[in-house]
Amino acid sequence: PFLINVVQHPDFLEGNVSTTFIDTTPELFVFNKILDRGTKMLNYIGDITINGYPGIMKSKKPIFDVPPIPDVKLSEPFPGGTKQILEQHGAEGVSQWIKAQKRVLLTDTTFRDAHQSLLATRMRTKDIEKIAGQTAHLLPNLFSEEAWGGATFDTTYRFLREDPWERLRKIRAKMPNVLLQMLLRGSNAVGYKNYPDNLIHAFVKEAAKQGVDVFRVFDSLNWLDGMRVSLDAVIESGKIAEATMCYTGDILDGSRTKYNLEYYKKLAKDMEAAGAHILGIKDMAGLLKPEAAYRLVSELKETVSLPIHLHTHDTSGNGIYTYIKAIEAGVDIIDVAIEAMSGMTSQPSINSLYYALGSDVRRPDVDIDALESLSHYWEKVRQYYYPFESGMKTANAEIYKLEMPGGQYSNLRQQAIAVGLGDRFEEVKDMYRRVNQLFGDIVKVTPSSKVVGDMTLYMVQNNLTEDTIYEKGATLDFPDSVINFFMGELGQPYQGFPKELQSIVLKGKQPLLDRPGKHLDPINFSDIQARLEEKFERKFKFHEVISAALYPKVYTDYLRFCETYGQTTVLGTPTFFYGLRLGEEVSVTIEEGKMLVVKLISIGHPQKDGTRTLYYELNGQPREVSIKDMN
Ligand code: 3PY
Ligand code: ZN
Repeated sequence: PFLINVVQHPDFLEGNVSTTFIDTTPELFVFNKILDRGTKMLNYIGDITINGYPGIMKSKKPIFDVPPIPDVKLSEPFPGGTKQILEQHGAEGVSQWIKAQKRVLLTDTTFRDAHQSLLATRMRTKDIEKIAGQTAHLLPNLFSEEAWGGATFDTTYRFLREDPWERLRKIRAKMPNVLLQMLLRGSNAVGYKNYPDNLIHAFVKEAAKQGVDVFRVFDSLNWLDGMRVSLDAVIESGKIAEATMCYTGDILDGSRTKYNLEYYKKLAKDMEAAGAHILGIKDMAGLLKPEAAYRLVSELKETVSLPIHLHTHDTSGNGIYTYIKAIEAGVDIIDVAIEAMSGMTSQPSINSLYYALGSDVRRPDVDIDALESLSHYWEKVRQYYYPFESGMKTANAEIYKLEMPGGQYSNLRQQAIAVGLGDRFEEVKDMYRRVNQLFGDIVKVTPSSKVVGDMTLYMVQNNLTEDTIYEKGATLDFPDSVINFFMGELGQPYQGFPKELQSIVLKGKQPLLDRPGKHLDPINFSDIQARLEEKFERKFKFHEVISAALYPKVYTDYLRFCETYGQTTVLGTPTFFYGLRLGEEVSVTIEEGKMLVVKLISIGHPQKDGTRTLYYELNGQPREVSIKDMN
């Protein structure tokens, strides 16, 4: 093994130890750093082995199959793709190119929305990175790979203890031929509240610099004013601005007139005027029925000259049918996921779509065998993440009534259980629908959907109804998110707030009537940077400062975690989530050419102070660490 220690050093053994020993043997310091990293890693593995990973019930570590990697020669040049079109012809050129395609184009959401919706955002970079290059080789005709943003930004720090920027750079490096796409919540960026304009601007610029090409920008109330700062920053960066309308209600239902065809057509025109290169339709809850998709896409095609990109979730089980109708109506791009990561609250399966289109002239140019080989990889990888599966076993057309976004649908049951409403889930679902009406029928997508969810749980928990809210409102402490929403801090809903309810919730406070961003002080980036550098005694890059500005607590918690445990990203996923079995040995590459072999030998009994000693071999040398047993 390359690990040697001082007493084994040949000079030391020969007694050649002078005061210059340290200067002439710098390798010992390299060794110390590695040792230090090794100890941190043994502590992490020990902690997970003894106490389990948060959210995973501690149980015996399962034996997993090794995910098969498709046989692709990564050393061969990548086939040219949409990334090269952007480089050669710019964002406008891409927009023209899309419109000139006869076949429907595809965005693969496997690296972002698919796992956000199916596995509660828990997919680790390691599992994405291993297949990214193969995906780019095997699916060179993709319009884009959705790989970043939405809820996956903060959760990468929060749960996976990884840096999302590093994920972006790694995927970028492995996929040089395909456009990388992100989901951006307008002035809420990748968060749950409006941020100052200079932060939005800096975030977009940095994301563009580090690898994002297509920005799908939406506002959780479909309020264009909440999207302009982001759209302008994207356009200024020379990247592709996909201005996106969130689909809500039902354009085919004559009794739901608020969000009708005219509403969407006007919004589309405004988005075109705002400089969009693509018009996105974001059907986040999977409410767009097949006939409605046909009508909506046909009418929007007549209304604007932008290419149209449709996103849906397959919760109802009708996703492919919706896409087929949208394709008939001339949709340009649709969002799909690799089969093993598709369906239910995720996107419809790309593999199914291929067969559904038969010999249609618009069938996408994809290799079905390649899709299958990628799916075999994901099928096995998905098994690592089984504790995060929502438990949903079938399609659920009830979603048409509930109007709940995919991710929220699979999460709300867990939230209800957490607040003691597990056995009242039917009531919770019904209340979500009623709260939407109480709020005046609003667009529900992160973060506005969270406001509706919070109010729903609050009302069921406190046995409140619409009537009692109006009667007893003055004495009620509404959830913070609800107060902020009625203050206008997420922006203005279409046709305004219900006035009486607004004054009940705000109890005399005056709501904002214009853009929240206008009232927020700009971020002082150099201040944040100075504070970080002082506290953590190292230099910080600008993207790290942006993360600290977006998520001060999440980001510093992440830094503290790294101080204690080092970079756990290097661990394989089974070890990261489940620790080690007794006698199990794993090899961990901690950096190019440096490998640690870790074997768990035995676990001692709990001591009086509640700790246990774990006995390992680290590259053949005995090592022990002491871990607090929290059980
Ligand atoms: C997000 O904002 O994370 C979403 O995916 C909303 O649909
Ligand atoms: Zn989605």
